[in-house]
Amino acid sequence: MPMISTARHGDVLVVTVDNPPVNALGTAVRRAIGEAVTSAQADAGIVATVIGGAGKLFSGGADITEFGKPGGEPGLPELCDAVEASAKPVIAALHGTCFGGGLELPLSCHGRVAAPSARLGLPEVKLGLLPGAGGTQRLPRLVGVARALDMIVSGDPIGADAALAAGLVDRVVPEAELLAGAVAFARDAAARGAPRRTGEREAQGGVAAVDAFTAAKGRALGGRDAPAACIRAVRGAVELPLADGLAQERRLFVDLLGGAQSKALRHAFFAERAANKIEGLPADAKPLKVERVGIVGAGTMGGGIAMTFLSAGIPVTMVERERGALDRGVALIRSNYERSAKRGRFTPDEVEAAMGRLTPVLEFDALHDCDLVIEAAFELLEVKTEIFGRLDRICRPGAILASNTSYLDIDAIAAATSRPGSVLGMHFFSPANVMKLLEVVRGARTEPAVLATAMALAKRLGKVAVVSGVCHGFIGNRMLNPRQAQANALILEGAAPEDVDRVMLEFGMPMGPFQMADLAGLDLGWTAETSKGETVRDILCERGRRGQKTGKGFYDYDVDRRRTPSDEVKAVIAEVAARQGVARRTIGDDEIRERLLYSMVNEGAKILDEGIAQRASDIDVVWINGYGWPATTGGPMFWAESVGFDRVAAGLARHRDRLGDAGEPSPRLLSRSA
Ligand code: 3H9
Repeated sequence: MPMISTARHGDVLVVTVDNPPVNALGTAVRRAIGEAVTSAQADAGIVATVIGGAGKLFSGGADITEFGKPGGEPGLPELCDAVEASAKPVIAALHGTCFGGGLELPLSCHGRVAAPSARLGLPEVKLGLLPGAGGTQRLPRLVGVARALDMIVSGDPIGADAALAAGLVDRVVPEAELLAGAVAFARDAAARGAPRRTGEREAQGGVAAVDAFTAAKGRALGGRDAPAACIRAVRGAVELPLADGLAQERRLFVDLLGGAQSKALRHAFFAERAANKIEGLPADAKPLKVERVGIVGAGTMGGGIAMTFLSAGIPVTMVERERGALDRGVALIRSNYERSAKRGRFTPDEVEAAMGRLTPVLEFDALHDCDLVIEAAFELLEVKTEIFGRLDRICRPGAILASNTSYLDIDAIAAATSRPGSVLGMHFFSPANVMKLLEVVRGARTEPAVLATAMALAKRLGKVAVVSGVCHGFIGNRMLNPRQAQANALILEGAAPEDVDRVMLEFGMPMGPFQMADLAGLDLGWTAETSKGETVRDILCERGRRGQKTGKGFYDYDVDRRRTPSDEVKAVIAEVAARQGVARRTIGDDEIRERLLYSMVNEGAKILDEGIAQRASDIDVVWINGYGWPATTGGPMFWAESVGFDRVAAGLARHRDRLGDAGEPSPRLLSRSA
């Protein structure tokens, strides 16, 4: 299959990259572009070249699947240098995604014309890399050091208008006129004489801008190798001649590419894409249309889920039993939107448009015309089966009924309806409008098209979806349970809650188990009537220490929610340990880390043994996107592999007596460790 096509538009050669799905700049593409640019130089009938992309985008950048393999010639850096050196102008025609090498190639061109759909960015940092084909040298020379650092270190793209304002593109033309606009621009450039080369410019802002950026942002970048390397490379753009800056960029890129962090982040990238693929789904399982969504429950979860749909332009009917709860739910949605608008994430018009798509109601009957209804009511099976029975009677045949349950049996819920094939779990993570993960729970009878609909919808919502089978807690919470059990055991045995949390923070988790408990509320699922006063949690709740919302839980909190360890909690822990006859001892960080993380990995392996997750990398996607597991370690299963399954198995055996059921090794883990 030809990976580029060429056509003459009079005296301008048009090269179109045509390498679906993302016009990646693999070896064959690079070679073809290089040959086309060379041939244009030798052709007296050609005055300039335009490079564009076929389909929906210009290019997603270098072909990531080629990383770590012997590179074919020319490499992307050499191609960019050759394009920049061309004696006749080369102009980029940009639309859709222009990422990574898909922006570095345009940066080495002598002009850039963009359509409004263009999104320009250097996301390499998200793969643990830096732009390694001249991006760190040419972008600062084009848009100035400050702007370039923002783009390179965040990895976030900018739109066509912002790119025009920044000087990154020379002209924005209507979508339909992109090719003609670029050809005309190329012809004008040729008429002006020698091409304008980005590499010959000076980067505005100088070292002062690098230092200012480091002072402002440096601390927030801790723990990751790539951002620091990005900053160092950009500094080269102001301190070194182009050739030396490029050489330094190259060295830094190669170092990052060989490092553990980039390997893990690239694993995470492909894991996310693999998660989208459902094993055994017939090819004719096409997604059903979803034009209106119903949500049962206007609490924190229901409201967050509603926002997710409203922001994606999908109308929502939200039902609650009582007027007060409904009004509070609507007010919370509005205040969340307004807070986001203050931070610049939405314009006031967008907030009003989103709120305009929301229909709050008190009658279930109003859900009759919804294509999908998501139940986000109280987490009790009886409550859910009653609701699903009602939904089944009200909703049109074929409408999908989903539960946001985080633990309960989807098959039991489906059995309360006459349409178990249309029932599945859609487990959002709190706050649902922010967290990227969606666990799609496939019931025993969920129809393929219903599953395909949920997966396609996740993409529309900007979520990362992972399919899970039915079990208590599905993939994520099921693995959280042994970790929490170990955390609880460790504090009785002598570790302080703050030490357990610290070990997890040092590992790279956004928070430790006790911080998380305080944030969620210790009284989640606890009632004074049923409390036995036996566990640490029971006693803390009885004493009004119910977490951050009450100003104290495992920690004491000040008005700014800063936490300090509590002597009262330590006394409670010692009291419970004494009552249970648990001997207290000094516990080292290694034991804390191993017991918390190895027990999770073991549970993950059991999840695979039972076929609950389709593949190990799906578990990684769940933990990175739902619980903030550090992506630089690739997720729990990738991390276990890099630690060595034999070490994990040996650790489980070492702590066997203290781990209870969580220590029973999974057959898969044992076979991998052998
Ligand atoms: C770079 O450029 C390095 C240089 O600085 C230096 C080099 C020396 N390569 O995401 P999707 C596949 S680093 C290979 O579902 P979307 C992806 O795996 C690169 N494959 O589509 C999937 O395959 P499958 C910097 C790639 O429309 C399919 O394409 N660039 C690449 O939602 C569809 O992907 C980046 O970091 C690639 N570069 O989003 C961009 N990209 O169907 C990374 C995608 O088999 N890519 N695939 O599962 C993205 O951000 C998104 O994929 C993109 C499309 C926005 C392009």
